[in-house]
Amino acid sequence: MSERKNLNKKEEQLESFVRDTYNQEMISNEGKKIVDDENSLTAGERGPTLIEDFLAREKLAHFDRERIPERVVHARGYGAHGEFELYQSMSDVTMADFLQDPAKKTPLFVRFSQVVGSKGCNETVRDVRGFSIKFYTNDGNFDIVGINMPVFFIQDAIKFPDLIHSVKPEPDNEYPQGQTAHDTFWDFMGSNPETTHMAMWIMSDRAIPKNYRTMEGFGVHTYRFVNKDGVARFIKFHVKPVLGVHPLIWDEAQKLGEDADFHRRDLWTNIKMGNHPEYELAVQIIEEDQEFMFDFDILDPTKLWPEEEVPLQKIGKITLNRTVDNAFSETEQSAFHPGNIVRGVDYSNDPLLQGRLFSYTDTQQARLGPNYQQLPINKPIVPVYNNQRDGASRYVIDRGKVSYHKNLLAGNTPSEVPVDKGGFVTYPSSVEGLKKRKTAPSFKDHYSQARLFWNSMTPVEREHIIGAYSFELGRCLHVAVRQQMVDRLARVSRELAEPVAKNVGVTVPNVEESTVTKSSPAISLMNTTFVANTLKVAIFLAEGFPGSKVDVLLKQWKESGMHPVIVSNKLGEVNGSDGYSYKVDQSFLTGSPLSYEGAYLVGGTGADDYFHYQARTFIMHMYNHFKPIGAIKESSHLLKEMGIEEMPGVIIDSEPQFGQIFIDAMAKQRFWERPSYLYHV
Ligand code: HDD
Repeated sequence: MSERKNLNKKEEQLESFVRDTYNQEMISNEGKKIVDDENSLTAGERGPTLIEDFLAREKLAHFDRERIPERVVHARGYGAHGEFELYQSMSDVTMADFLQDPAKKTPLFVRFSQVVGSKGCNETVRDVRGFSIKFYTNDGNFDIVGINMPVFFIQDAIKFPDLIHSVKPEPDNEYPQGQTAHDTFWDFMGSNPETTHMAMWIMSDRAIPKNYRTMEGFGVHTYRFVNKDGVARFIKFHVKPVLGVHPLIWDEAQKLGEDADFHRRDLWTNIKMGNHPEYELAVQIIEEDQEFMFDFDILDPTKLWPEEEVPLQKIGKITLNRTVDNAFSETEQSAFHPGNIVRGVDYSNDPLLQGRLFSYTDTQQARLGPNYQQLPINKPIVPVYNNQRDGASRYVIDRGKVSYHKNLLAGNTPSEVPVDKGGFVTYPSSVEGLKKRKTAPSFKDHYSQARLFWNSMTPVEREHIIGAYSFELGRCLHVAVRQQMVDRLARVSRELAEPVAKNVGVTVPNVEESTVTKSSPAISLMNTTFVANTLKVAIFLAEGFPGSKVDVLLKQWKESGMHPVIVSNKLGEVNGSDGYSYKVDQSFLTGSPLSYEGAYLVGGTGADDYFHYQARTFIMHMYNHFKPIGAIKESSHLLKEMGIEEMPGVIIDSEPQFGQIFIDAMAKQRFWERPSYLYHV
């Protein structure tokens, strides 16, 4: 049995399914003690294997079925357990049980994912990221199945298969893997103008998050909160990381192909280190009678509700505090569904949401079978009783004769639950009109919010967006595909369309560009939270480093929440003056300049040519990625030789406040003021 203490209700439940094979005898699935797990049963020592070897058959046949179909989208994902704590009761707007009492903690499971790639793809490609949360509430499971962007590509779920067909590897050559930079995707984007706004988001740095800990989540759709008086309001869910929202830059993202597991490694190691990722759950609320007061349709999933117009209300904190025991049993078998709501939450008529309500049940049944809700990770923490029976891989043993409603033999149980005793009640919204296949006229403005997005970007962010479009369209082999997309961009902003057109060899048509002047500063990542907490700083030490000086800084930086990583020529120990000696965390060979947020160059009396060469290479990479660089005075000649000594964010340790100055530089994270030649704009 595990030694875990203070288990919440979900953990207690999961614990009853956990087994540990450590120190146990080896026993087959049918309960036979296994005497030899290395030799098949053969007729004679050098003879053929016998079919009667039930142990070999069991082992091989099970192995043959170890894989299940990967998710058709969001195949690559990574999960963690956590908890939700409410700040104050939300009973005035919703009767959702988990939003009533701030003293109550709600267990939850999160799965982060990438939309496009297969299960083994690289994690730093440009893509939308999934942000799914399953809250195990006392009223049953509640799921937010969101992404790291507030809008979506399309407005009607019937177009989802087309979108995904276009973005997946092309069907004839089956490439590229997990990427949007190819003809069919941009053909779809150019041919379907409702995607224009989402295109801006995926061409921004939002699509290359630095890690899951600093990634925002959005429920995207408009849902409803319903209170106990039956009053409903329109809402949107947001999940804001406490450390701020921080992306990679494109050059890093591409080079990080060297570590396909970059995001999962970060999440796992940080949770294990005790850096529990925290996010604030927030809602935007629109009163029912304000439904038509905006210059966009609030049911249109290609539109955001600008935070300046509809303020965010932070309602509680999500903390991820435990890694999974088994990635297959928990993460792979987890099944999310945007239709998993609880009393006090309800749907809106958003046509994309409506289609999703069908698709997720269907896909889970196809992938995991009809009894997927009985799998430990998906099981609600409340008891489940109904008359559903049988189906593949049923775990529950239902006793008794009666499996129908109504009945006499079981006293008409399980019994329906009246609304005043907690029965789920659907909000009685009104419906009207003729049955039609038609896009609502209020859904037809595709450029205003794309322009709002562009208006909200700082010059640096605009440069990155231009660079991203130039790369992505430049990878399209068909000039017509590039041209069609640039035609779209011209309707958003000529300032955007012109440099992209130039970079990809097409022209900007003479079309009317959007006249929207509004912006939403909340969208810009330059306005996020900047802190040094949890950031990794590489300390380059050689034999004979100045011990007491380094020791003081290490203590100060650790206290600030930063993570110093000792990097040297080789693993083992590195010894300094004054009897100081440190364990080397990474050698130049095992480490990477891409995985640290800042560098501090120390060196030492024993620094050799290898040390100097490697330290320079690492620092040059980090400098080019705008990261803070510090150095002790004695090693600053290296920075001088590199021509960066005087540059912004390059700090020589020559004053007593250096430790704090460097912490502040780390918190700033990137020094965009440096000259850069990464983008052609
Ligand atoms: Fe979806 C998975 C998010 C539109 C059909 N979707 C999936 C996951 C996330 C999203 C986060 C991964 C769940 C997990 O972690 O296991 N999807 C979205 C968002 C959308 C969206 C935010 C628009 C606002 N999706 C969407 C539409 C459809 C689907 C319109 C189809 C009608 N999505 C699926 C799916 C998946 C899925 C095929 C694949 C695996 C799964 O459901 O469990 O059913």
